[in-house]
Amino acid sequence: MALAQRLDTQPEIGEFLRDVLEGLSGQQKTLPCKYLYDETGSRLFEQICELDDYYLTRTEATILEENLGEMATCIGPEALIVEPGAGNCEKIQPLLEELESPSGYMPIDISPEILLAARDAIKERLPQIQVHATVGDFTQHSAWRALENNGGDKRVIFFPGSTIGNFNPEQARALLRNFSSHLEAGDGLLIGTDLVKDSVILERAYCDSKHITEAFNKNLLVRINGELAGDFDTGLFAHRAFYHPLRQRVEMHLVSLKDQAVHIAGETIRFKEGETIHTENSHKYSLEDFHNLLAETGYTPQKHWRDGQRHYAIHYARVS
Ligand code: AVJ
Repeated sequence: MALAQRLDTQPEIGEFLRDVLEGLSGQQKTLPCKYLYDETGSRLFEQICELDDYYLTRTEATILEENLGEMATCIGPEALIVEPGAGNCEKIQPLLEELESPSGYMPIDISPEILLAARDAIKERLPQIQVHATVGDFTQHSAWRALENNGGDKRVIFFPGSTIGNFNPEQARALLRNFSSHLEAGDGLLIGTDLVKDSVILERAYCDSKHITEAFNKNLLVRINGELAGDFDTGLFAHRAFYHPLRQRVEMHLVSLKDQAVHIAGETIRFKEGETIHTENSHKYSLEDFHNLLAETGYTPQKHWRDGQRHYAIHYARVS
């Protein structure tokens, strides 16, 4: 379909185009990481989660599995579990099984298809749990409206996957404050964070030997070509991921391998050899950093659990 026609029939293309042109017009070119997750990107991310090099997903699953009892004790009986960006709702299920008479589970996600499929799966596996699936963007106020008429139940927000790492410290502060603003004193937050560690381990996780992360990163260019009439030659860009110890984050970039011009929706974008598009940040926290962040945003850290190698942490904090 021609771009003009697509802009008429799919208004979200307009937003994508605006974000892309804006991101590529700055001194340091950037693209918002949320666009990594179209259907292909989400499938590639699932493959990343299975890689030996990408320790995050399996380490978090192990920590959850090994500490379900203690986590359930922290959460207590009759809690409503709210999961922003829940996706396929798989991570929560062992914990839902462990909890004492939970009052319900409220997954929030922008994808209605994924959410409704997940709701049906939970109804099958855990028929006693009331599922309140909510379609919406959890960074927007409207997605949380369903919580307002949820009576006096204790609420606990579940935010796994080191998703908080995608936000820079300022945005992370705003997000955690926003979460606590939807909760009351005594409610809780159960959140997973990747820990600061040896840069070789970190870089291997984001520059894996099977090149899946490379495909995941370059899929952004493929998307722009397909959806915005772009002409990126993905062979003329290289995937690069490195740990920046001062910023405490892994940065993902696409490096232009030569001086070149690319066209997107009729606009020309010029690249110098070696110039990069910054596509994602993945912030790493020490326990102390994260506890400070929690304390600054309305929580009292209560307990945390780590794996034996101390690669990853899950924290339980109470809203103060
Ligand atoms: C889904 C944001 C947690 O930052 O580790 C994985 C995304 N990017 N490999 C992460 C990602 C490259 C992932 N998060």
